[in-house]
Amino acid sequence: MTRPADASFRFTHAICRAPAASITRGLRAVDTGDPDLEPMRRHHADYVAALRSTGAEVTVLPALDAYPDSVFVEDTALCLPEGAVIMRPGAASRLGEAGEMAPVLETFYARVARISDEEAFIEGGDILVTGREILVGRSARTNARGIAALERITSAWGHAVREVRTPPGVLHFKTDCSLLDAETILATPRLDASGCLAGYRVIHTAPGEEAAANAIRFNDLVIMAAGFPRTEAAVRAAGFRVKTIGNSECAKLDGGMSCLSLRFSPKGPRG
Ligand code: CIR
Repeated sequence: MTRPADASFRFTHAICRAPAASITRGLRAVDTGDPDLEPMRRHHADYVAALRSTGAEVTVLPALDAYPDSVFVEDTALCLPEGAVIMRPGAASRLGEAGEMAPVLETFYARVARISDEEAFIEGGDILVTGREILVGRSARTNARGIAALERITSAWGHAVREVRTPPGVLHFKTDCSLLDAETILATPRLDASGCLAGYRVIHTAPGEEAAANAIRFNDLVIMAAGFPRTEAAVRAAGFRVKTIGNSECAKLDGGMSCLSLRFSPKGPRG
């Protein structure tokens, strides 16, 4: 099936969720202190404003106190033009968040698929949709059964899935890379060294700025975490329009720019 090359970064819609006060109990690989809710709310508002500045319709869902990590909506679903797939997060405390997203996506999509295999785990942060394929990183949160279940659903919608590896000790595949255009990926040298990005144009993060790899291309903007000047300059030098957003609080929970939204352009009866 042929699709427009820019379908991987042109979006009419996004969904975000306000940070909950319980965010102080959010998951983290290394404890560098609890996030501070007030600056997180300010950064979140800046992020939503940046998405809206591109002309997209952005829905901001109410905070869910029962799920400390629920601001990181990306992990709950994969949104493609043909339909949405509800994830099965590998973090036990996050499984219920995906169920909360299903009825929201049903208001935008005629097709919302669920993964029924209870041994399957997969989180949206491990999934990179490019102009030609869906890359899915096997990680501590995403297993082979999760990838197989996703593949069964999305192949029927005309998408090719390729299983790759999230580097050991890295939370998600997209912790280390992001799509800049249909053929260009911003990535850490450690991820690129694995060979999984062969055939793409790759821009590397600067040494010591690996956390800059989690960015998003959203319509005409590349939205990057603030504080990584050399990587930002490299992305600008490649011709992209960059907007930076403060990420100090989400970073304490291993979150970045991609985690904070679901981005999509639904096609079909409700699209
Ligand atoms: C977690 O460990 O699940 C959250 N504290 C961070 C999730 C970040 N999500 C993402 O990169 N897609």
